[in-house]
Order: sequence, then structure tokens, then C-alpha cells
Amino acid sequence: ATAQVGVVGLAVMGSNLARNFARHGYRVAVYNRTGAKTDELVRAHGDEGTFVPSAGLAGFVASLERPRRVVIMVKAGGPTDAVIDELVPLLEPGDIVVDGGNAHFPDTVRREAALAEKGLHFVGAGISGGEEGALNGPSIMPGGPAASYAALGPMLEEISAHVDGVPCCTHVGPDGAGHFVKMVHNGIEYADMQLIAEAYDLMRHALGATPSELAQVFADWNAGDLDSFLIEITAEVLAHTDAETGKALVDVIVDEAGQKGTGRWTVQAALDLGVPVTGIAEATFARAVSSSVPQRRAARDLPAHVGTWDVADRDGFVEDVRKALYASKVVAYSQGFDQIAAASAEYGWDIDRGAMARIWRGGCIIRATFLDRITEAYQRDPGLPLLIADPYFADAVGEGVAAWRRIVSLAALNGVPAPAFSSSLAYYDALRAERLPAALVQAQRDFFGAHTYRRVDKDGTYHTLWSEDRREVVA
Ligand code: NBP
Repeated sequence: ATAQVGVVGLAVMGSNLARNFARHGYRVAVYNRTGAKTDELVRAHGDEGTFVPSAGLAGFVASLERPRRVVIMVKAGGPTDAVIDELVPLLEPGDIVVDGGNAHFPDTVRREAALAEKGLHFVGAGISGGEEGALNGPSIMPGGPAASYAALGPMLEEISAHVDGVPCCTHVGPDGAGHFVKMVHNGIEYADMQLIAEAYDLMRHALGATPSELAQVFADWNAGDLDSFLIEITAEVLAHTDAETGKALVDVIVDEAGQKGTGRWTVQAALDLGVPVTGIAEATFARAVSSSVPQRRAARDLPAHVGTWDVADRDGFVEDVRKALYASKVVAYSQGFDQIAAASAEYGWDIDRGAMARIWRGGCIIRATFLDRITEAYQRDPGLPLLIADPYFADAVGEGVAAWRRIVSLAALNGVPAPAFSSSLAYYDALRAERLPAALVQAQRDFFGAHTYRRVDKDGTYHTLWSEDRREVVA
């Protein structure tokens, strides 16, 4: 037994993570179902550190120091269960099994309970940053029992991304907490990407700007408070020319966005928790709309009655779009953090939201300077009920709210879809409203279903006898 940590599953993520461990001086046991991948890893990268390859799982387990630390990096779902089933009989109490794949958090809750019965620690760890992150430092969101973090945490922190010397890894909370937070991270990523896409689309329509001109706009924005990986790569994508046609690459790509499911999971979980994550939901549905090919074809000739763009002050328009993007982005993050808080309360996870913003600052897709402001907001008030209401964000959004309204109205008048911009503004206004028409909805519910209502002027629950003499009775 010589290896300090082991990785099972050596496709792109697993082999890069194994190399990351090895480059940090750890002796890494490696195993893959198809042995050729194990051999290839050692052949191509054996000089980066110490790999202990095994052709079988038993040999792999035997090569690990106790308590064993095994990181599983295989396809999520059935394959993960298959590996766990094969691995568990070979392990001993106190050993730690980490699932670094994109598991759905209820699976993680189930697996943690099953392994705990056998005295094993199961850690569902969200790992973000794709293959590049896995190799050079991802953002790591480990859940599972706190006790396992003592043996595992320092190692994960070491291989994670670092920002200002601080690791982008911390213990998130028990059982499914890590994978839940990773899921919401991906949901926020969907919202962030959609908002950027809407900003781009509006500027293209309104200004008739070329992709390369807009690349410069995004590059400029990246120097300000929108500074983030997604804005940076947007500038790079827009500046890129297709070698074959000489056109901007973005103009030769089919406008149908795919999805692998984490956005959908986030929205499904939010519906179950009753948390409005409208930014994430609009972004997820926007991808679905883009891929609704027969519907898009059938709608092509529908009446539009759109105005024509007439932008006199181009710089002013760009600045308005920037402010609308920033405000909508704050809404999307605020909603995502509400979802984390709701799940934390529902499942008893006790998640520190400020710490989540901190470990997303590096390594992951939504890494951004902006996350520092979120960490600060939760440091000021760990129980903050609404991120947008934090003084810093309230000021920042307030400064842009007039621009946000102008952009959403112009988008509607000129027939350019901006679902995430508009729904974020509607959410903002709904939260601000002194009275919502929910009173009418509740009355309708009482009318057809005797669902009762509360009154503004006295305690109790009431029902109107709608189908009789319409007297009000105490319910
Ligand atoms: P894949 O998700 O493509 O999975 C391939 C790996 O799973 C191979 O090692 C394969 O072994 C193994 N595997 C399968 Br499939 N079924 C198995 C079974 N029944 N028993 C044992 N091994 C099995 O790999 P990936 O793209 O490296 O991703 C790994 C995990 O990391 C996934 O959960 C993914 O969602 C997650 N993730 C990926 C990214 C990314 O950017 N790709 C980012 C973040 C997280 P074989 O070689 O023998 O077929």
C-alpha cells in the first residue's frame, strides 16, 4: 500500500484530476475499466509524478494507504452505482469514497446513507471547470460527513484553484449538499450565459454592430465590474472568424443550444422547494425554444408589428445594456442563493452562502470578480434574506434600474426576445410591489375550490360562500 489517493475512471476528467494530484506530489493509484486508458495515462504523463496503475479494482484498492481515499470519476448515474457496488466490498470502515461526477443530489443522499451503514464515508463532490479545471485547479464543492473532510479536505484544497491564495474548495455540508450546490452553480451558469447572449443580440439588432465590434464591447466590459470568465470568452468567440467562410464563427453556428440536464435539475428542484429561480428557468427554456425547430418554422410568418431601432446615442445604448445585464445578473445570483438557502433549511445542510461565492471565484465557469461582492454581502449579514437587498447590490442595481427598464421596453417594442432580461425585471418589480394581484388569485382559488384566504385587517382564515349568499365565514 503506497498510494495516498486513488482515481477510478480515467476519461478526460479522471485522468486530468489524477495528473493534478500527481503534480502536487501525491502518489496516485489509477484504475479504469478499460485498461488501455490506464496504460495511456501512465505512458503519456508518468513523468509528471507518481502513478500506481492497477489492471483490476482489487489491486487498485490494495495499493491505497488507509484510510483509503478513492475518487470516482465515471459517467453519472448507473455507471457510478456500478463502480460503487464493485468497490464497497473491497473497502474497510473509515475509508472515503468521493464521487466527483455530476451526480443528481438525491442519488448522492441515497449513496451516502447506504455507505454510512457500512461505516464508509461517502463524499459527493461537485467539481467545476471542465477538463482544464480538473488539470490546473477546479472549484471543488465536497459534501458528505464533516469528519471525512479532515482526511480529505486538505488534499482537495491543495489541487483546487486558488484566488488571492485562498482555495476554491470548502466543506459544503452533509450528504447531497455538495452536488446540490454544484447543480445550482450550473443553473446560474445557464442564466449568466443567456443574459450575455441577450445583451449581444440586442446590441446587434439595435446598432447593427458586427460580431467583431461587439467583441470589443465585451472586452471593455471585462475590465469593469462584469469582469468574468464568461464575458472574457464571449469576447474571444465574437472575435473569431470561421476559416472556411471568412465569416464570424458565431454566424455560421446553428442557433440551437443543447443542454445536458443540470439546468433542468436546478429548475425542477426549485419548483419542488417553491423558490422562484426565474432567471435560470428562462435560460433553460430559452435553450428549449431555440431547439423547438418545428415550432420556430411554423411561427416564421406570424404578425410582428415591430418598431424600427433608432438609436441616436450608441454609447448610451451600450451602457444601458451593460446596466441591464448587470442588474439581471444580480437577480439570477440572488435567486440561486435563495435556492441554496431553501435547500439548506429543508435538508438541514447549514450551508454558508458566502463561502459558496468564495469557492466559485476561481476554477469554475462562473468565476468572476463580482463573487467577492457576494461573499462580502453574506459576511455583513450571514442571514441576509435577499441578496439584491444588500446595500452594495441595492445601490448597484438601483443605479441601473432606469436603463434596465429602457432596454426591456425597447426589446419588446422592437420584437427582440429578451426573456431573461424581462423576467428578471418583472421579478424585481414583483418583490418591490406593495400589493400584488395574488390577492385576486387567492380569491379565485377560494371561489372555485374553497381554498380560503387571510385578511389584511384581522387574523384568521376566511371563506366566502360564493355559490350561496356570498356571506363570509370563518374557515
Ligand atoms: P464520462 O462521463 O464520459 O465517463 C467515462 C468514464 O466512465 C470512463 O472512464 C468509463 O470507463 C467509465 N465507465 C462507464 Br461510462 N461505465 C462504467 C462502468 N459500468 N464501470 C466502470 N466504469 C465505467 O467521463 P468524463 O467526461 O471524464 O466525466 C466524468 C464525470 O465528471 C462525469 O460524471 C461528468 O458528468 C463529470 N464532469 C465532467 C465535466 C466535463 O467537462 N467533461 C465537467 C465536470 C464534471 P471505460 O473507459 O471503461 O468506458
